[in-house]
Amino acid sequence: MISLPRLYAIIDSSAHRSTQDLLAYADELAAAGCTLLQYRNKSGNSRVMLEQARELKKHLGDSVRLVMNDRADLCLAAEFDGVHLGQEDLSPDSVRAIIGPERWLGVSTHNPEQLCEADLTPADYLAIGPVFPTSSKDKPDPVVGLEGVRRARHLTRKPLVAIGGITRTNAASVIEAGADSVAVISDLLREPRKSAEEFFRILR
Ligand code: TZP
Ligand code: MG
Repeated sequence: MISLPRLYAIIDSSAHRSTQDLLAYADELAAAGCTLLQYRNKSGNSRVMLEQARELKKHLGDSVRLVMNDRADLCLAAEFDGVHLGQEDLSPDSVRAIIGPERWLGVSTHNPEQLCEADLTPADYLAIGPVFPTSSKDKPDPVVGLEGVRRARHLTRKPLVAIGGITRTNAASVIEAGADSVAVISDLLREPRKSAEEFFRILR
């Protein structure tokens, strides 16, 4: 069983003007103690994705576990440490066969049915959300609330990540509802190092 840090920071490429900005952002998060980062890029440009991912890997080295959103091929090409899948990506079984037994595999779910299905797959951890309204995702599924986190907690023994609208203000309630970790995009953007440090302090 893997062990998740309390904060799972997501670096969304659309929030950064350049690869240099993105790398500086990743540095700040690492300096704050983040050990798990996801690279997310919904632009559809695979070439840019691989370039940025390789830069991230080169820049951060082995100090941080890097997870690729959606793409097993780019995970391998950039020598990342895991893949995070949505409901419309390749199946967890297919991706496990591609990435091997050691890399981390996560699966996003949005309701109890999806969570139970994902629980039967080789996923190392499951995500549930959006917990709260979010503006970081196009066409988000309906919010599941803290009740959705509690339900999810009772339906799986896999490590559970909560995602969607999680901030320093509500993060403690999400952990209290049963999540092992919170995945965050927007509440880290403004002052990444300070915000991440505050998350760790709040969730200690
Ligand atoms: N999946 C469900 S909500 C979400 C994703 C990728 C976006 C989370 O971003 P934020 O800004 O922390 O709400
Ligand atoms: Mg996806």
